Amino acid sequence: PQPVFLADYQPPPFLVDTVALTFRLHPGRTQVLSEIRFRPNPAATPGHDLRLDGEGLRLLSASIDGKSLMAQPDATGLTIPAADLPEDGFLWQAEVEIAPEGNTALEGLYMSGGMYCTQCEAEGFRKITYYPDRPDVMARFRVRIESDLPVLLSNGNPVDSGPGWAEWDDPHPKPAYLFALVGGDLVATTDSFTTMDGRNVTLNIWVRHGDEGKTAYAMDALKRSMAWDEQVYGRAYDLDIFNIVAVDDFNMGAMENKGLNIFNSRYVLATPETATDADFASIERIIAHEYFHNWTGNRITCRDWFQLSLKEGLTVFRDQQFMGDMRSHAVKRIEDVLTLRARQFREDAGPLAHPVRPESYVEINNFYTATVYEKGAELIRMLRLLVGEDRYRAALDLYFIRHDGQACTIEDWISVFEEAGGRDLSQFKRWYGQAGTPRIDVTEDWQDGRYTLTLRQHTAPTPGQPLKEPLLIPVALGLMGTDGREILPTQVLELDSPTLRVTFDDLPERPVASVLRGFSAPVILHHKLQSDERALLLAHDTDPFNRFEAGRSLARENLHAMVLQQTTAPDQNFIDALRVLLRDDTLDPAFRALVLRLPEQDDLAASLHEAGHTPDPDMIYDMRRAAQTAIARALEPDLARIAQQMETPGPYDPAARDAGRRALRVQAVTILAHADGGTAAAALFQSAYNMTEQMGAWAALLAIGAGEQEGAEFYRHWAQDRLVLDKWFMAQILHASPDHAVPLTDELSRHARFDWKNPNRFRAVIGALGANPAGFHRSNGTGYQLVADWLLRLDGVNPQAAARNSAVFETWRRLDTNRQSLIRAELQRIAGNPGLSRDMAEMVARMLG
Ligand code: DPP
Ligand code: ZN
Repeated sequence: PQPVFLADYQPPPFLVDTVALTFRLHPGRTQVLSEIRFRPNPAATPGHDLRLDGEGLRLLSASIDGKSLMAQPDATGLTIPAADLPEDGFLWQAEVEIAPEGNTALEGLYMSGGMYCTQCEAEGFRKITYYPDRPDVMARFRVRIESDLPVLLSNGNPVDSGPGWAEWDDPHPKPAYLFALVGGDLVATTDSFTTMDGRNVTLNIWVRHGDEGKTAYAMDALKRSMAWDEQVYGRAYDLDIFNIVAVDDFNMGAMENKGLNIFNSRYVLATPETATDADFASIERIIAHEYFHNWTGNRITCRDWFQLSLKEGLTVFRDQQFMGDMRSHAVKRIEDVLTLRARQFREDAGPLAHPVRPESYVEINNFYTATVYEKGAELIRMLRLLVGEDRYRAALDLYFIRHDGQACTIEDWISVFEEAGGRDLSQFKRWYGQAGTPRIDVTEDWQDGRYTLTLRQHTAPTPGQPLKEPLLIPVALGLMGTDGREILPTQVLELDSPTLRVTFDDLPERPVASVLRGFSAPVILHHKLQSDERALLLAHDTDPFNRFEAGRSLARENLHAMVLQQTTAPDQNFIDALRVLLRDDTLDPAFRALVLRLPEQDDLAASLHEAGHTPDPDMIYDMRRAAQTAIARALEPDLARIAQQMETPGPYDPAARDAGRRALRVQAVTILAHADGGTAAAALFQSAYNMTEQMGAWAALLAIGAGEQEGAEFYRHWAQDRLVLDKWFMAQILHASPDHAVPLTDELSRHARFDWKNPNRFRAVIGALGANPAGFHRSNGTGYQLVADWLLRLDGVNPQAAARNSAVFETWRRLDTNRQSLIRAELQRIAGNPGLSRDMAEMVARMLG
């Protein structure tokens, strides 16, 4: 397959004014009738053939202006020669047949648990009917659905309905990727919201019968999202109805179709008994994210798929702001940075590295990545820091006014910041085109009361980009005195060349620099500090992120030393620092829980590699455990006290306050298990009245090789709940010991309930093995082989899901030569498979480099 290049963009030769669709739903033979009004695009050269995208369609009839024609479809669409097209525009009519029942790729129109649903982003609409399936073609859609199913939904406002049919009209022009249709025997939770301009909006969350008791939190999150977008961005909803539908089989988290959001059911359904605090937070975030897309994505969309971050980076940034406002900004920032490092830095450091705006792709579905989403959000956070809060808001106002109803580019986005921000941002724009995580090295000098700080930036080569240019990097800096008081409040330095030197005169003493406060840029910071300086920042920094970061750096340095020198315990001063923190009841429990959590195995592998070592997964596992044990023994009484103290009396409240207490309680019990043999965890499992503590306690037991009886109990109790059963599968594999993880995954993949075609279940089993580094990276290669076998099998039915899961191999080049050759062999085995999908072929080709 040929790659598509950003540089080759051409405006569409034809625009679409209106689309009228009729669906006659049938599992094996759904008929789709289309009437599409085309007109030549004044911005394109005249005389083009009409090219329509279409895949897997059975064309029954087609006509132009009522004259039927014999179109000959090829594998990707059909072409009508220019000579057959009236000059001023024309009506295209077609009838096609599709089979949603057999659509296991979950793209286009498909079936899930007896209901019909759609997923059209990025290029799924072409599996529904012939159409110019590209985001810069925006049209008004009117939809008629014919079916005996009781609930028939599409985009926009309902027009009319009767027995066996319903009609919908969407007044807002939209690209085809935002089209959606649902048909099923569903039940709604209904509420309403009055917008700031007085529009009364009906809100529905549609689920299968039996799940209606699990929608309250999603509805609450939706109403808070709607109010927040009005208050913070001045954006109101623009239809009379907003529908959300939960489906069990879904490739992504959720989809922002205009007026009809479709969600993976795991991001809608929750009760205290079945969902953890993390699940509740994900629901809140994703409900908000999809709702926010109504303005950033739907009203203003992307010109082409290279601009994906225009809507995704911005909408992630907006959902991060929202979550910070709903919960705690400090805790949210720390969690976001942990996610960024775990997923995006990992991507940026390997063969799949690509810019926030890629320059080419073979399959666009492979670019719904942490780089486009999370790094994209970081770029917006930096823009906001560089222009200031007020000008950020002015830039967004300008963006909404100027570009409403348009399909835009990153250039349009940067322009509103240049105008409203009053500064040239051409250097900043490099962030969108340059892949890789910049590294900043900080060195200090102290002489005669003059303190000099030198910052150097460097970005290592990434695939296709051997040379990197210096970026404009905002570095938030503060200076602390050794007595723990702040000498210099936060100021933002702009590092825009390879090196920046700043001096501070007349300081009474050598300060301790707090660099990159709030994680002001997505970079890897190298700043050598003594452990007592880190301890000082951990105890006193006025910036909560850098307080956390100081603790994390201490932990990482200790673990590196243990791995490299094979000592079996961390330094006493690290443990002392943790004790101080644990005992400080003025600190937010959620914050303490985060600092107590040791860096994950993958984080340690990445940072060891970054420091020039070859990470050994087994050694990392052993040393991380040894550190846990040493901490558990040293802090046992404190941890036990915390576990008691952080009890939440109930009834369960998903809000941040109680969630933070539960997080600290579970964290305490998890560490404690390494000293008390799991006594506290087993007790918590038995007494838990919510899934957070039940799951947390069971995981703590699994991690020390116990929890078998609890697992059986858990299964007996929850076997009928799909989403909880995912947790049952996942936890066992995630926490299995290194030599047990592969055989266990193999065993569970034969379990009667391993429904591998369901993307959530596949991730819970095969994906979980990849998330257990010491287990996955068994040096005999059995983990690699097992995963590769399953990827090949899944690729045959769902290429998108298979390709996404294949990224588990992306870190292979940092491993030892034995593991590298084992993985290379598996990647080559996958690549050599004759029927491989375009999705998977691109992924393995990039990984093999
Ligand atoms: N549904 C995905 C998201 O919202 C893709 N647009 O990010
Ligand atoms: Zn999104």
